[in-house]
Amino acid sequence: MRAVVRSVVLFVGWLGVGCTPAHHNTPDAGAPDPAPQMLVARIVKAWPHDTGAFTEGLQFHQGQLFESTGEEGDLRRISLDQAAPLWSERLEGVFPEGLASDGQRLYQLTWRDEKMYVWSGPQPTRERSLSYSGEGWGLCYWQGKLVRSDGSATIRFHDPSDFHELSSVRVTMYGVAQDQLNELECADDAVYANVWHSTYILKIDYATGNVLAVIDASALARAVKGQVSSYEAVLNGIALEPGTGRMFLTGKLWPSIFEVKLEPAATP
Ligand SMILES: [Ca+2]
Repeated sequence: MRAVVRSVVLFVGWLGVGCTPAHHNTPDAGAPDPAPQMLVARIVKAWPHDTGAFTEGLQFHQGQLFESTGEEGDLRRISLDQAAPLWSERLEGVFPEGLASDGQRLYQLTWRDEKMYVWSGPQPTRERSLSYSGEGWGLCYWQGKLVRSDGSATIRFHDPSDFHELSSVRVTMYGVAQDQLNELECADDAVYANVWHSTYILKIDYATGNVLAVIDASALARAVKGQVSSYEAVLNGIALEPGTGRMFLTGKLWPSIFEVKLEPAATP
């Protein structure tokens, strides 16, 4: 699944990180976006993570940390203290993806199954499923709406009650569309998005789609280098802890969840 190498691409010419430009990324008409802030994710602490977890969603919910895993995946409640899940429920016949919480319920996307599961209860049980069109990648909850990525440069806003699409916004940086947006995390002021197969996270303005900040998380990829063997073991998984604001990042099949602090990047 998702094993096909797709052109990943980013920030060419601005960051000089050696990625390949996507031919379809052409500047939009109109005024250029404001310059994004350049940040780095510095590791504060590494916590254990299940190397069998193909992380597609990481989300705090009612004081607990939950993870959605893809491939032959599940919903699981995890702990920072141990790699093995505290609880899990397998989802047969679908490829689980992004995970969001509205405080009462958990919402779990699937990749190409066009089905979103709604979970409730302290030991979550599947309350129902809702259908939608297109792919499901990342999911988070902000101001009464579910926010979805689908691998494109478009972020979509949905009504949680029936998951119909309310609106969408195109994500751009310097006027250039930024696709491959994967796992999401909704903060009050902006949405964070992992860029698939990269070591970057974008901080995106909800209203305009402008990239407000580019977060270099390559220190995390370096920290797990040699401990992961799959080409698909890429950075994916962002969770902000309510109350403390602590940020946790992980990757698919990674041995660690990292607590990180965002700091301004050094000027080259
Ligand atoms: Ca998340």
